[in-house]
Amino acid sequence: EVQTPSGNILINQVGYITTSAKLALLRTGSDDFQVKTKEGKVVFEGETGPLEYWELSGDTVQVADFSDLTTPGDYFLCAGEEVSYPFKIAGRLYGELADAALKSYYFARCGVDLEKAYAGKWHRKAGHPDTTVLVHVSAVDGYRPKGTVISSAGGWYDAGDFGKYIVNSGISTYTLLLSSELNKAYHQSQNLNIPESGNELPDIVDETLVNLKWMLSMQDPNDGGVYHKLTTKNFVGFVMPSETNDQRYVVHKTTAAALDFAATMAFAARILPEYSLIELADEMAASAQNAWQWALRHPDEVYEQPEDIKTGAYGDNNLSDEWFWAAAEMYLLTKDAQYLEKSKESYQQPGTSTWRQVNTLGVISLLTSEKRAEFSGMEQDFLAYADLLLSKEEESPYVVSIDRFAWGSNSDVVNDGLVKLIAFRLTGDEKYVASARNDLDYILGRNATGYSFVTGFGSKSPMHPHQRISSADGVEDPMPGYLVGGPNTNVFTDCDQDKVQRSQFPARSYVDEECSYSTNETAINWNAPLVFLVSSLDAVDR
Ligand code: 9MR
Repeated sequence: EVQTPSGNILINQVGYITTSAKLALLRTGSDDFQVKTKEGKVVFEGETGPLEYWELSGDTVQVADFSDLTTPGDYFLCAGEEVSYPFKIAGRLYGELADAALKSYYFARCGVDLEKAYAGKWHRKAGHPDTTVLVHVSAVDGYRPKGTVISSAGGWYDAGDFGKYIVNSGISTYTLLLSSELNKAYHQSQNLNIPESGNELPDIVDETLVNLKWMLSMQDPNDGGVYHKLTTKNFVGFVMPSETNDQRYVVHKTTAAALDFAATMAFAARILPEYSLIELADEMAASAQNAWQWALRHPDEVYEQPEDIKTGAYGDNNLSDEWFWAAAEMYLLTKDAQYLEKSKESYQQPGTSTWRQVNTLGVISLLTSEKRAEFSGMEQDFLAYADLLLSKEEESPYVVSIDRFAWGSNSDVVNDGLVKLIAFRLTGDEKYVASARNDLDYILGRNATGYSFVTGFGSKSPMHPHQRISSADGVEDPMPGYLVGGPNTNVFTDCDQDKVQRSQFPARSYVDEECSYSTNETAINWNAPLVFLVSSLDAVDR
């Protein structure tokens, strides 16, 4: 008979690679378990591990290890009365997911029609042309007084809202470019079915250029300063982009925006010549220089939200990591020792990257460059951090490195995976790949919520992300390939607390509700490390 999964068996709902470790987690307290085919034939029997309590999820789980099952097929796992969602075992499994995670950026494009031929049932009309954006009063600096009209068209919407933010664009765009560079052959053979597919560039480069070109328009050519963000004064309602035309503003020029812009442009300028984009690369190199010079002249322009602006702040008071990242990229672009000096002043120990903490992006660029040998101390620090992540995973009942649940916790999980895959590249040690697979298993369902956190993938994935377009488009399924922010206990007031129950335990505090911007939003900086992780693993599986 067909049993309904109760959610007490936590698995990767997409599936496991034949040659890799295969772990499930049971909340059932069972001595043994079976893996069965769809037809109910038992193909594997095993004993479960000890029950362990995780203080972050407030529950007790035991490991079911079926790594020795290597026959490709469609399966489910049973223990006592309980069954899991179905999953696959195969030699390669993540190609579709890698494509969708990257194509989410096409779905996030601002100011263009999405044609049915590319967007399918999620086709839509353009909104936000952003050709008559006003300079906000706070950005007055003598060159472009309050009310100056500028054009800053294109790019990607940041998240569930329609804003475009330079700080968050920096890390997102960089991470995609990093994947394009480190998984080059993989991305060259990828076809996303976007309007540019079939031109001479890999789709990941075409897609990233959409945002890079927008970023260029956020720089004031008069002084090299870069606006922090482009948004309306208030978040608009849950309507389609074409249904809203509130005035948009560029707000402030900040040091963080200038440095993140400089770093991203310097990196792009370094790699785009490989695709014969020489003129564009030159323009980006000059823009990076100008932004860097502006930052030197304005080292303390921290973002402060003006009273009449209520959209996301992406504010950050500590800019040493932004200095380090920009200096590292400028050094790699120009080979000029002054940048090396500056980077040494601001170096910090590597960690897991976020929009606010970008030090490690510079470390990764240096260690994956031809200058690697100059940075052996930094390499030791980086590998020590990767090993710390592995030791955390070893101690975790959930077999995952994350031990702190912040806003966007899922992006910390995939960024942990990114660190491990860079460590694998540096050392060739497969233990890092194995550990990165555990991060993906977590994302795809082996976590305390039982959700596969990527829209459209797995039996139980988010259906109601806090994302204006997916909410307003009249299509039941959300746009696919989006990683939601994930569990954390930062904000309990996003949904009506009488109607929506949230766990007090950080690793379980997630709800698939549209109101839950703190756990169920999508964002460009969360998807980019997912693209990196999944593309890298699928490339390894080839
Ligand atoms: O990702 C951001 C998170 O680290 C912050 O804690 C949070 C509150 O400031 O903001 C998040 O970023 C949001 C941004 O401000 C506006 N667009 C949506 C982003 C994702 O929620």
